[in-house]
Amino acid sequence: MAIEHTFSILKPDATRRNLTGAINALIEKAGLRIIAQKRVRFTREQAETFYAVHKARPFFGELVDTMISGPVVVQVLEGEDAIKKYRDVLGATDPAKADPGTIRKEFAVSLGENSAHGSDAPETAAVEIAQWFSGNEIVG
Ligand code: RTP
Ligand code: MG
Repeated sequence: MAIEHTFSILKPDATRRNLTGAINALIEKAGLRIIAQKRVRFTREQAETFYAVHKARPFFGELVDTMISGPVVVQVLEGEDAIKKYRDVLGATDPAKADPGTIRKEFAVSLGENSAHGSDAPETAAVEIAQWFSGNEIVG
């Protein structure tokens, strides 16, 4: 299994409820290492670019509004099989369908406020990391 990097966002519903440490504990317990992290606020344009793959979907406007409703924490996670591993730790997109012990089951409010994002493939992980971090901010 290869060592991979994945991109994570702790979403506004998580920062609003002061859950960044609790979510980071689940990330670290899963064997993923947080090798870059910063708190930022997405502009509307940044949120639209980030979720551009969904721009034709009916929920796109609500998704962008939610992502800019407060600060987020962007992260790079490192570990074996990190992309799939983090998706497993996140749980299903809809928290009602997420397994116990996952971030979304334990912390998410709803489908739209589901607490965290994880990249879905190596190509998207590379693009998302490059959008938010320069090389010297990532300390593996
Ligand atoms: P994410 O990109 O945030 O990690 O979530 P995901 O891969 O599990 O799900 P994705 O299909 O990429 O959807 C992105 C985000 O859009 C919201 N969503 N709303 N109302 C709806 O039907 C609906 N479907 C998706 C969710 O907040 C999801 O995380
Ligand atoms: Mg996605």
